Amino acid sequence: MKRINVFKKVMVFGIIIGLYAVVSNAEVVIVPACEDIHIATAGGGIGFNPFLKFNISEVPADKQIDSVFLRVFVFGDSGAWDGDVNFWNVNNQDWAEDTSYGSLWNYPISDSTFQDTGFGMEIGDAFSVNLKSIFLKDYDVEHTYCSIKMRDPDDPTIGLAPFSGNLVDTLLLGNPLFAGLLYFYPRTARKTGAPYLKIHYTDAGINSEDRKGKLSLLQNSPNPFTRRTVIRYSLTENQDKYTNAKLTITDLSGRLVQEFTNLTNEQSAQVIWDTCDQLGNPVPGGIYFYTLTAGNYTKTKKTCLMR
Ligand SMILES: [Ca+2]
Repeated sequence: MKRINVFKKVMVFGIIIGLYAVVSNAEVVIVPACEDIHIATAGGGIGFNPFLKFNISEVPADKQIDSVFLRVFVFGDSGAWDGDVNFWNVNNQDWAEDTSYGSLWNYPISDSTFQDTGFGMEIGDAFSVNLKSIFLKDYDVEHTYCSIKMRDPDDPTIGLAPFSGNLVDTLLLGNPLFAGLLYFYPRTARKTGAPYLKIHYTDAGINSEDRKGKLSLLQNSPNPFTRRTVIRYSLTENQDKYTNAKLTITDLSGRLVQEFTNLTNEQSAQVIWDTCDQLGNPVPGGIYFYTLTAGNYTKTKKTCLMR
């Protein structure tokens, strides 16, 4: 009987170690909002559109981003809040809370993610759906910030109201006449109330999806770089489709700088670029693009060479 108990303990221990091995390269980083504001807009009712700005420069570079969730702390609603939100990337690095409402309102937005229900339905923590695509738009060497605009899709507002404003202790989302209002704490909130992004990432490597045989091109490392950089890719399975695989490097004007041909179909394969062009001359610093082409598949990523 005692021997069985020991066996069980060894089994449990082994399972725990095994689980740890599976998840140990998954990491989480919390990024608090560094600016926040809401803008009231006119229309059928009064719509409130929060803008939240996050400094993402401390997020480790070149990771595989698995998910990005926005957390806000909801302390009230008007009684008719129905839990749906549109999220966008605000394509701007410069805005601050003293930016004019007109300027902020007119910044172009992109990469929308729609959450059809369940956001902020209870007092307390409200987590968004995965905002990865919005985050990835700014997760590179050129951007310091990621800004997110939120809006109630039921809000039919059309422009700025004359009394647009930001309240110090409250951020509002929604429309009081049509779909209710959500109230949540701003970045200045004490303790746990301030908005933040919760970012899950995995250390660079070929993920499980890539192992299924999809063509994969990873962010080069290091990036930015000065003398050499490693570009990893995967062409596993479907090898017959990945014919004449090559990796090309082009500059901002589209000029071919370097080319690696006859790529092998090994998992976790890589090429090393020594910053030289095809004639062996070092190229100037700046932004470069590298493209993996195999059969009908192509994938491009951006990198930065520092001189
Ligand atoms: Ca709504």
